Amino acid sequence: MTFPKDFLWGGATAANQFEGGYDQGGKGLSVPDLKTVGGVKLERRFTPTVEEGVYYPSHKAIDFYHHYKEDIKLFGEMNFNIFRMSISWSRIFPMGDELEPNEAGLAFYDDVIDELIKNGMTPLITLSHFELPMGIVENYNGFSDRRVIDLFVRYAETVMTRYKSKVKYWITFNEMNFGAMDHGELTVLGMNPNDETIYPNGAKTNEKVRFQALHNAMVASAKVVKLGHDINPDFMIGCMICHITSYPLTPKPEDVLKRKEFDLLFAKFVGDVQTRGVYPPYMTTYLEKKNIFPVFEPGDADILKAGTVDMYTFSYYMTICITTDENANETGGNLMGGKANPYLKASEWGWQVDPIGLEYTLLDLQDRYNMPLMVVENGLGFADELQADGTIVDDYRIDYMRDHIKAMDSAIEKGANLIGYTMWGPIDLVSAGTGEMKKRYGFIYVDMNNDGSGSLKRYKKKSFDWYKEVITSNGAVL
Ligand code: BGP
Repeated sequence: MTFPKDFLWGGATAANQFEGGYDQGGKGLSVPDLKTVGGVKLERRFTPTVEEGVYYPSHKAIDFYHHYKEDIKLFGEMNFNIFRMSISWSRIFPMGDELEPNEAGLAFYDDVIDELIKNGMTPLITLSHFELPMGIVENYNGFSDRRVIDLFVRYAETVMTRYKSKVKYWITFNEMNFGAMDHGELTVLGMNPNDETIYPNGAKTNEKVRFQALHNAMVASAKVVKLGHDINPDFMIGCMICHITSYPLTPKPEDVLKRKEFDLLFAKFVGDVQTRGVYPPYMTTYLEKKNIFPVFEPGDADILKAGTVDMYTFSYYMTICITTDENANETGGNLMGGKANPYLKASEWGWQVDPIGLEYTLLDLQDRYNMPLMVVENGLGFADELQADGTIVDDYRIDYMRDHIKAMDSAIEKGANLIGYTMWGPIDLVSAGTGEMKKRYGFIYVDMNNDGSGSLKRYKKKSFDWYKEVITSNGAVL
């Protein structure tokens, strides 16, 4: 057993996926408030007219807004010493661009943070987790407008100052690398993909605009890192990358090369900028060749350099295979064009389960960045069933987590500087990808269904006591 004695064990959430209370305490509308669920199909609307029921996911979610004391107590019971959450920008600045913050929104997070500390947890706060205020989308088209950089900085300064003595760990943007792909424009960058002024003729992908917006967001992130260090030099501020690890499907050199290119563009580019403070040469040439290299305003290069992160955090759920063979089998999870790996099994949602891939990823990241690493999302989405006697026997989840924790253990033994693990969704919450409630990750079951019906009652699953034991033994009892 190799976990260091101060290893951080806990769980991770995002405001819009579990808070509910979307219009309470003066909160403005944010992007996920306009998401709808219908079975497995997610649709987005851009008119902020609200029909109750249709917009179930982030409107009610699991109503953490009114259950936070009960929920935090349960996390404390499992001996979490860290809890990852996000602050909803539109609770603090309802339209995103007000001059003064909304006190009622801050008061809510004051209470949540105090409650976490009281129950033995250090908060890890994500400033932007797929939830830009709609005002920023509608009035600025997100980060495509440079003025949004300073709006984000104003919001970050407000909360970082308020919580400077209570919160040490921060993440600027969740899975920012999705901004480099053509479905990240709305979720990460806040640009309306239906807006003809930036996407003429209905074209969804205007790479030039998207990479400019991503550049602006990276500048905003770096400014906030620098500012955070001025507010409290002890802050540990991280990037957060969706690290979909990939393998070449075959040893064919064409597959190996294509896999390398995918890894650089999707999994490495944004993390490289945030950890090293410069665009990597492979990206500079790629963007210049396509004539889409972003405009650097005077000072941008210095800001990127001055705002490098203190830790590298990432989500890890699966691996995929890359090949030049277009006829190879899909994963079924439809993820980034990845192909199925004949050696791996996939979850019901097509995400290929690969614990050894986590060990590989940790060693790869340690080698590349040589800085503290944190796994801030990992877990198994499953359609758990509540039995008549109130139990949920989720042995599959225990197996999944045991294998991934063993992989972390082994990577630490081989030199990875892994400082913490916040598994995804310690309490069931709404799926970001599908808007469903049915895709559950938690140790705590919440009686809430896809159609918004349910008592919201909380039940401990079998994995609850298991994870508690893992934490109490610092990873020795698995
Ligand atoms: C990550 C997001 C999370 C979370 C997780 C699981 O990409 O950062 O917000 O939701 O994926 O995905 P899903 O909810 O689609 O199962």
